[in-house]
Amino acid sequence: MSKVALITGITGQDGAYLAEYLIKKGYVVHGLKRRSSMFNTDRIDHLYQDPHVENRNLILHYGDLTDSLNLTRIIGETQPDEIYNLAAMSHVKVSFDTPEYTANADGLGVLRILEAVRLLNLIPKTRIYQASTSELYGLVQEVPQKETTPFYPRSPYAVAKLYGYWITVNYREAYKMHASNGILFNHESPLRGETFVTRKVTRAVSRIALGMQKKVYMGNLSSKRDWGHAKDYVRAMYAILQQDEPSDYVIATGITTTIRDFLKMAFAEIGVEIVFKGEHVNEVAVLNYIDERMFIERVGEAYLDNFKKRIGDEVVGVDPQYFRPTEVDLLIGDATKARTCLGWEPKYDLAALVEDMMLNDIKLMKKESYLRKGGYEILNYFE
Ligand code: NAP
Ligand code: F7E
Repeated sequence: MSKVALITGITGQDGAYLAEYLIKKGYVVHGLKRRSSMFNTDRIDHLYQDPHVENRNLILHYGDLTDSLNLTRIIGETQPDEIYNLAAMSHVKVSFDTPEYTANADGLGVLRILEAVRLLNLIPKTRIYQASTSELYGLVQEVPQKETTPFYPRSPYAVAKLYGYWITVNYREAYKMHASNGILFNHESPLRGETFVTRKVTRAVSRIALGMQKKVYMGNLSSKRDWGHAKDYVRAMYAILQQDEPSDYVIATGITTTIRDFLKMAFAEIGVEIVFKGEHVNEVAVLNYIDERMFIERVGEAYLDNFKKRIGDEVVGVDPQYFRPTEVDLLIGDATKARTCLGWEPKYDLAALVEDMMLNDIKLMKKESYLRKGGYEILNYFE
């Protein structure tokens, strides 16, 4: 008998990687998908199976974390061995614009799942993973942050996730549920949403290299994040639910980097050096040097002459609209517990992550530019 998993947020970055990982392990995966006016299944299309296929290992259900009745029905019908609650309004800046909705989905949504499992008498069968976050540490009280570091959330998103964290702990203690929190630090990938900072940067650098965009406007360049690869982090989610005892784990790389340095690394991937000048809202980055051999290898010879004309141009600026009312300045995690108890180790370091994202976005942006211009010279660069 295959194990059964239910993933909420299956159309998101982590949901897609986790679904693939569990299917490879022989699971039948049920995914909760909210209705949208388009398919919105791009990240899992390679896993999708037509409803007429027998013995499917991926089955999607329409649902929403704000709808208790529908969550209870789906959990009752699917009788999952494991629930991974990954669905959330996950953008910190947007949570300041939609605080009530964020509280409902990211906070109360967790309660709805726990309560459904309890009311359906599934406590002995169903293990629950809650997608908690390093944003809980917010205005950090300790460096680096570990499981015992006090929380100090700094956004409606983080406050909603704080409720999700504690209600998971409370149901574990009150009802002996196998319910665990993964306190995951930022994790990125080629599947990362386009408005998170790393993907915004890798897309913009690719478009600048291809002549599709002149400049990118950023928010706070000085904040520091502990970035890992989402592929490594979904392995940790699975490992957490395989433990005999439920518990909470920090998942992080232990290395922190500024947004400014991430930009430098992304440009370096195409053989380009940028130099930052000025301060705060007047800070800019200028194209300083091109390693032509590397640019040709990564981007293509056809784009070099035009790009060379841009030496000395500003390619990064600051726009205060991207600042947050309250910022999280520094995150760096200590994942000793996960390394020791789960045997978890990340395979990707930041350089490998940036390379993966840049190679993917250069390819993707070339395709986009070809579709828009229909140019033959660009066609030559399709692999
Ligand atoms: P993501 O790419 O933004 O995916 C979020 C998923 O949740 C999407 O499938 C989205 O559906 C779905 N969703 C949003 N609101 C929903 C609702 N009301 N009902 C049902 N589904 C809903 O996020 P991610 O990066 O994969 O992160 C996964 C989880 O981990 C999230 O809970 C996030 O808060 C948390 N987390 C992420 C990180 C990170 O660095 N990535 C770190 C710590 C914790 P649509 O596709 O329809 O939008
Ligand atoms: O911002 C700064 C911004 O939006 C990172 C979510 O997955 O990880 C994510 O939350 C930093 C912040 O991620 C821009 O101010 C500068 O300091 O990529 P982000 P996040 O807010 O850390 C946590 C762990 C989660 O749980 C969340 O779900 O980058 N920054 N300039 C910018 N950020 C964005 N988005 N855009 C900018 O232009």
